[in-house]
Amino acid sequence: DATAEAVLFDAIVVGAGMSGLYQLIRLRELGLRALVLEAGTGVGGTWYWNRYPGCRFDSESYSYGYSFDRELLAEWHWSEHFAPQPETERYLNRVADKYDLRRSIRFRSRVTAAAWDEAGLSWTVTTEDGGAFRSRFLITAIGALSSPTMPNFPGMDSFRGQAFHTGLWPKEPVDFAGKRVAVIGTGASGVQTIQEVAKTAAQLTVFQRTPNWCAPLHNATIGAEEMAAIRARYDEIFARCEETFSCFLHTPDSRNTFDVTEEERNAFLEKLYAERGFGIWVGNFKDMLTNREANRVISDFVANKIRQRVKDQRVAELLIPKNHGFGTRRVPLETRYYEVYNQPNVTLVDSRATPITRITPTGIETSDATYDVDIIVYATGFDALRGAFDRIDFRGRDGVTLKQVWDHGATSLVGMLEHGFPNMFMLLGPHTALGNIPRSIEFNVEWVSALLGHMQANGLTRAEAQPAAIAAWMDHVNEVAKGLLSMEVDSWMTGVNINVAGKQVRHVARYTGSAPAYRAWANGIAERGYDGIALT
Ligand code: NA7
Repeated sequence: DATAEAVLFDAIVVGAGMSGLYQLIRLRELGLRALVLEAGTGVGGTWYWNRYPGCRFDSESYSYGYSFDRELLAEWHWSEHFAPQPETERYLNRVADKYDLRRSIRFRSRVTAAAWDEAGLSWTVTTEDGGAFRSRFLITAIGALSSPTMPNFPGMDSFRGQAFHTGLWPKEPVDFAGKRVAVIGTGASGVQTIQEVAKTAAQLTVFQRTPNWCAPLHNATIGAEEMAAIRARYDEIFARCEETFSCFLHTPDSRNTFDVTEEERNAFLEKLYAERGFGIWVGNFKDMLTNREANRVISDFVANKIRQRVKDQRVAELLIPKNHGFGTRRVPLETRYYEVYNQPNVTLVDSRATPITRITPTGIETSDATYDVDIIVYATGFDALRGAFDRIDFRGRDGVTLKQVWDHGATSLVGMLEHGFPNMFMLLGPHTALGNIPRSIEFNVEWVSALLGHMQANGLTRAEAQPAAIAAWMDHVNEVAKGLLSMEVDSWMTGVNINVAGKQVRHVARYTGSAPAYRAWANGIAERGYDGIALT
């Protein structure tokens, strides 16, 4: 490390998750000397931190791995259609081993600041433990959902039992058997946790502020024969992901909701509800997320499913969202989630009607009751999208901070570059394509690598996005979000987080257009010789 600090690296990558690992591979291919700074003690990012019980993919395992490494996929056996977290962490460790990546990664290195030095054409990156590293290029691979947020209840520190955030789960297994457990939060992480913890906890109390529309995952194991058939189809699978709206295997149906008869419509919805994965959300009628009446039809359909699955109709009604339509927030996929509320050991508390008022040494106090518990699980989500950027003090040209530049909302050129921050490239930055995230990661890494290759080939040492190109991209970002029902709803997708000061106002926080449209825009920039990026 002492020598590392004296070295001028070609590139520093922040984060050793799926983006950082692949970026490191591509940097080495370019012959660039790279250092990866990683806060954790191992690789994997999301799949390193989120070890909570039941954590798994909601997109099909075989659509999720790195498509660039077919050799590894040819031998990799995904044990389930939606693999659990330990398997994905293993997969990413295998990638790190195969490419000998760890020798370029400095673990336990949380980056706190990064400053651009115009005279030296370099970035100085500082870590929490006092390290300082210099490089010509800075690549952030810090994730879109990677900064956990905790509520601000009084007394949280006084709790004498065990407390965990889903996104900061310890490596040692947590035993719920015979314990009284509270789960706060019912997003995708909360739902996965709840359905798992309910199996062994003596008593599980779920604190739900806003119900979400959940749909069945229909997970299943994959046997040797089925896996062989999947392996033979990888070309087809990745080609499919390339053409779909959000890089999933599912994509919107070409029909509108009212193009078909009621009978056909119900049959289609039944089919989607019975199929595995995100189909019911991202493979539904194409007007479902823009047409209020269409959205009401699908919402009513799912509401009835919930009523059928939950015995106590008072509880069923609490579990049915009343203030937002199906699919306008992230749809958690579930496995017998609703049936959990039929178990005698599970209680649902409506935290909207009776809010949590404080945490006591022995449990949770609400406006009308106290709940003594042994374990509290905070499934309270993340400071999403730009949150990971806000936690680092980025200083660009003339000492301007990224926070100042983003004071009225994050801007970027295709989510990857920002004016005033030369030679900084953001993988999964704000307003990049999301969806099936590894597919977007691969595109971003390849786009950045191509730009670096272009600079190398042409003796260029400095890249800075120009305001006009950023303005044009942001106009497009804002334009495509118009008319989306999701824009009328508070969620991490509209940049709202009740636990973070200054993040209470809904806005266009992510790119809502299609992944192919995103790629076309970014590729267009490259094809026009990096038009909109000043290269010197
Ligand atoms: P989410 O989807 O942001 O969910 C967080 C949940 O925690 C949600 O139900 C919140 O209720 C609840 N929450 C947050 N703060 C509080 C407080 N202070 N009091 C009560 N309840 C609270 O995070 P996830 O980790 O589940 O999922 C994030 C994404 O990661 C997911 O979409 C996947 O794409 C991967 P609220 O809705 O605000 O009423």
